Amino acid sequence: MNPLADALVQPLAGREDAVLIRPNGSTVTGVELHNRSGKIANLLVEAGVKPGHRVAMQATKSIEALTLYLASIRAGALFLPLNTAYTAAELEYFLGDAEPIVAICDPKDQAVLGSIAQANGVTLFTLAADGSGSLTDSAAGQAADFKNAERGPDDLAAILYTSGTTGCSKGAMLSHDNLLSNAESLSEAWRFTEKDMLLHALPIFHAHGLFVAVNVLLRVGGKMIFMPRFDLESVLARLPKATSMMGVPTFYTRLLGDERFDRHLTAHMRLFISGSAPLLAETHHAFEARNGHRILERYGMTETTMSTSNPYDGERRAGTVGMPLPRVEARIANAETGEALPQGDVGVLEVRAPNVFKGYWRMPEKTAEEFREDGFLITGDIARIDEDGYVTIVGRAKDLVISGGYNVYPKEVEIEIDDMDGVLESAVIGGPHPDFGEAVVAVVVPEAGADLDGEAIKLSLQDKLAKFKCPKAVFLVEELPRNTMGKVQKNVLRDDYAAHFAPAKT
Ligand code: MCA
Ligand code: AMP
Repeated sequence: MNPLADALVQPLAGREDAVLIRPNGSTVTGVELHNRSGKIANLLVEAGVKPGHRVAMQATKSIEALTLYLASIRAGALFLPLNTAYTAAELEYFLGDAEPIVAICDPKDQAVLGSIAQANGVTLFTLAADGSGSLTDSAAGQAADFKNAERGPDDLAAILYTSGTTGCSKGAMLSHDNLLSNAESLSEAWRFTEKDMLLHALPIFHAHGLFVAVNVLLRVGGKMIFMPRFDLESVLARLPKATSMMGVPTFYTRLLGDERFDRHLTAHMRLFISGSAPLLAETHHAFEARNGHRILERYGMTETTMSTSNPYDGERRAGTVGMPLPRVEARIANAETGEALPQGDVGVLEVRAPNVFKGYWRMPEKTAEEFREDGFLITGDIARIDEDGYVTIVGRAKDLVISGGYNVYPKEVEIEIDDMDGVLESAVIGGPHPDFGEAVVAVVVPEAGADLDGEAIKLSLQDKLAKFKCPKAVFLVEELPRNTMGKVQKNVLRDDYAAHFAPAKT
């Protein structure tokens, strides 16, 4: 038994049809995908990977990168995908913390990663965007037959790093049952079948692109047009072949920004799904006015995968994230005391479900802080549940910016800025952004007499932090607003600097 491999990979062995379609039209059949995953799984075992070991990947999205995920599951390993934007400094932490046996990187990063890998005793393979590299070369000589490692529902299948309000990254541990139960709920809730062709333009190093999109489509035996990234022209060109699409709100505002995106282009589409960041009600309405489709918004987090969804058949209510999925219990509580609040009140959203993760890698105290005694996870999102059961996310108790679907914890950016010469202190906030929904904005107080420059601050952050975390604007001020307790008033800063970017377009 190996729950994820049995459900997602084994059925591929009997599929002669094209399962994955590249933008250039070339395809990979189920049998091919199955065999390739077997070869890579054999290679991982030969490299010393045993059940429970970690396999880390920082590689450009490709079918081969996806195959590595399947191989890792078959070998009983914990797949550890890493954002391609992470810098060497960030990677050093992840590899040191997760201690993978094997890591895979782009050939262009081999020099940098090579020394980090060596220092951590990691075997390094390369994988380029076109699928070439030492991973593919070494796997070519391996047998395609592979006996899946024995795994149980509670065994871990993946670790995904998420940051936190203290600026310290934590590895969220997800089990076979966490991932499979969610793929089952979602494919049923969203009526995915083998007839579906998903336009897949999300990255596969996060829960959205990997566990929501890929797992659901593999589970139902569907197909995916596998795009390297969200490129407007390619998406418009490929949409006529798709039945469904999953995206972050930026995908939908970018599509709406192009007048070729009309009723004609989407007439055959069955479903557009949005998540990872709030979809403005205006975007939902503008989308419907343009092409008659009501985007289905859902809500989740890395630690839980998906928890709520608007209904497929019932009313998809703009501005809400729908109702708890089957087997998900959701409640609203007082953020400080944990006391459950009456229906309709605003408070912190808490969830308990089979899809809720097993904790943070080697951080039992941090894990305990996130749970109530009765097993509910404190999401850190502020929400309300209306009399019909629809959940509306109204804010965040956690100090977090979500930019184009990527999470940025201000603390992480503030630590880097505060460390710079001539900086007394800084505060990082999210400002509304027309393309990314929110953008990172830094407000910096120079030391007396220091000659600081906002552009230089932006530049010097680039080799420390992934690009999406780097501020899109830096303001220099004499002091930060504080309350009587001495705490920086970020709401005041948001009011002062929110209007910096052009208004959101819908
Ligand atoms: C790229 N840049 C960004 C972002 N993406 N800056 C801020 N926020 C971003 N999200 C930087 C680039 O490095 C570049 O910097 C500049 O902004 C312009 O990039 P552009 O070419 O416009 O960006 P892009 O390559 O087209 O990417 C935008 C994107 C992408 C398509 C929206 O960010 C994306 O695919 N986001 C999806 C994220 C996602 O999958 N999240 C799911 C997390 P420069 O100009 O300096 O070079 S999972 C999750 O949240 C939970 C589980 C859930 O509920 O799903
Ligand atoms: P991540 O850590 O990347 O998994 O991000 C999880 C967070 O994204 C959640 O805690 C929410 O704050 C946010 N999120 C995800 N989906 C939605 C949504 N549909 N609306 C509002 N916020 C969302």
